[in-house]
Amino acid sequence: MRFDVITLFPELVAAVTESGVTGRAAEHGLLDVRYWNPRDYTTDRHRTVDDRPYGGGPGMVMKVEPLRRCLSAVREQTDIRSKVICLSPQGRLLTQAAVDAFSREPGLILIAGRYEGIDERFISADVDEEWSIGDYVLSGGELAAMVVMDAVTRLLPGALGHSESATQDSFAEGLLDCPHYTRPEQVGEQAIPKVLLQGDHAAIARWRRQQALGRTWERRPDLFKALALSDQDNALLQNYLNERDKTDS
Ligand code: 9D3
Repeated sequence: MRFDVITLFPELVAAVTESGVTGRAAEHGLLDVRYWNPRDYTTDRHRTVDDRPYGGGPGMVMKVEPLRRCLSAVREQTDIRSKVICLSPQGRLLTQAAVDAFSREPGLILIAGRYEGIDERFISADVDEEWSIGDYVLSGGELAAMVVMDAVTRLLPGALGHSESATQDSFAEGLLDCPHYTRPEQVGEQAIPKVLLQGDHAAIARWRRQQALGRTWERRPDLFKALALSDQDNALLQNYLNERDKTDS
């Protein structure tokens, strides 16, 4: 998978290929990430990439021409017909379904904005899709671009080790994950659920499923509404809620 990242802060985004799953994927050639700085495509003495907004107001706006020349340089360098994705607070909310679709593309050109935003004429003429990573304010699109690359890379065949499979991820199923425990068995007053020690693998699978269902019900009503539960799942959830109401309160 090829990523071409257009950013005024390439050294910030480069951390993505320096460690973890994405670092290993880049090392193994599964990922090819290149960085492009619009400042390198300016023509004036001050290398100006931004200017004041028409109509007045605070902040600066990223200029069309450096971005457009930068994008042309990307296109000249590769024959991969990557979609142009702009990370923006005005974009659609990123979901695992969107990440799945991205992972089936041969490449993506990711544009990270800075300042108040990008001149709308670049977005309307040169950008295919705008995506946001959530309803909170970042200082720029770089961290969002890194989020996209990380989430997409996990889905590339061979990017994860044998123990980590992407298909087992809770979000792949629309469920939150169950709780996890490791040694020691007792931490001060805190024990672990007994079922995990008894070696009954069917019982453990049922307990984990029940925890995932119960936690999704409690914490994420939006995810829960979208689930189509089997009779067995409904029974597990009812049992979870009954036990919880017995012990809590
Ligand atoms: C305080 C500035 N805001 C005025 C109402 C507008 C604004 C401009 C630029 C807010 C954020 C940004 C920079 N953010 C991104 O480029 C960005 C982003 C985000 O802030 N949140 C979630 N997803 C994304 S993707 C790109």
